[in-house]
Amino acid sequence: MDLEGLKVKFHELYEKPAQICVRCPGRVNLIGEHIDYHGYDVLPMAIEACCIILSAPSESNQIRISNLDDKNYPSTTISLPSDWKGATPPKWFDYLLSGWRGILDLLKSEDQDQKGMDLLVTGSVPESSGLSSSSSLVCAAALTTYFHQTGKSFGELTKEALAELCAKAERYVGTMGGGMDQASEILSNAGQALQISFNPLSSVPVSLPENAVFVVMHCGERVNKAATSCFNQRVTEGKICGQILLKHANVKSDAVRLKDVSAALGKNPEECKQLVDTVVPEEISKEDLLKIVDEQALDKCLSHNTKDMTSFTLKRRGLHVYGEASRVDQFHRACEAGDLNLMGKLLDEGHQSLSKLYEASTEVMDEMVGFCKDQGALGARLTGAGWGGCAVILFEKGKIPESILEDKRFLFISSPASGISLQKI
Ligand code: ADP
Ligand code: NG1
Ligand code: MG
Repeated sequence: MDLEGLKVKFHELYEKPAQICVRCPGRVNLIGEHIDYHGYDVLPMAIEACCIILSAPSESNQIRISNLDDKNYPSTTISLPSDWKGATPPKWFDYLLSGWRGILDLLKSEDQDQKGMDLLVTGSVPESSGLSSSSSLVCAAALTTYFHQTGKSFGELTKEALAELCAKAERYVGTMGGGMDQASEILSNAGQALQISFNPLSSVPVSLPENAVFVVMHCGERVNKAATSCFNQRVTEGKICGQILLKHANVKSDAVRLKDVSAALGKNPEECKQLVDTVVPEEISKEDLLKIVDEQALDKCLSHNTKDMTSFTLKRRGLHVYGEASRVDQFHRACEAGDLNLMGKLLDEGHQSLSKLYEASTEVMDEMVGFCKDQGALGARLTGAGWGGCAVILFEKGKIPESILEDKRFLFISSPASGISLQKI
């Protein structure tokens, strides 16, 4: 539905006009998978598919939330003041409340400061498919809330500050993500991908070669990352790997993310990868793990849905993270050199690593990636967290075969889109 249609729908629902429209894109990650939460750079682009929120202030002490697709996403009303500070597993509107709470945290708002709002939400990012529909909701809700709480579009809030607070805020739904999605969806400019660095957050634009075409296909499977524990398990296992490396080197450090561990050890990712290969066990029971690292070190690695794990897969997780971290810079350089063959090779290596070492793929996904390669793709890999969802596939311009374009799994050809925007209407 176009903006005019949404304005009419908003009026029908709330018997008043909408005041602002916030639009936030999804993203496709080109390379750098499952390493943002270890502090390593990633290289995504924003996509055209997006979440749109129309809103207006409300005199009632309520946040009323409706979705254009009210069959799948029923309406809800939150009475204010609300002490909402998270929900696991989340309902669809909890992603919005994460963004809302993130802004209240930023503004240090007291209960009496919570402002009523009426919202109409619609989204075109395929959900639970690795294109980060979740963060498009969180970020759009955060900017909407900022406007209604302060009366300003951005005010003193920089885009980097908004992205950092949204990354933190999305953890209210229970995933221990690293911040790639929110940064990509907020900081992107049309026409360029971004290499994003964390702690502190910064980004540099990446021009993609003119003759490179990125296709996005959906394997048909989906998983909600906040309703399952697979995502957080990987985060936990990687962090445990780091604690073992520190212990082995007898280095006392607060480091938890693998990039910080590598800094504490004074080693680059390639050297860390070799160390993981020699000192980290393949699998270990909790009991045996506690003979290597102490309870306090283990606690730093756990979350609400991994605290009861009794065994851990370790070596392969560490090998993936350090290997993938090296691929991001190589991919950036290959983009600058216009070396499509090398870009494709890095995508392929990334997929193998995600599938074999990180165990974040599925048979159906591996089959689709193999099919794309058979059809002449230069490279193909799952994108986003995985366990189904989408793959990003590189072709040379003019060389995408009909078999891909006509495949029922074909979604779109992706050109870098612009990040979040707020428009008064
Ligand atoms: P993704 O890879 O798309 O980010 P997540 O598992 O992180 O997948 O989040 C998906 C969840 O986001 C859905 O289960 C749903 O609750 C919410 N969501 C996504 N798109 C929409 C939408 N258009 N309307 C309402 N909720 C949505
Ligand atoms: P998805 O599931 O694709 O939205 C998640 C994390 C990212 C990143 C990727 C894997 C959140 C909000 N998103 O993205 O931070 O870790 O997986 O690279 O947690
Ligand atoms: Mg998500």
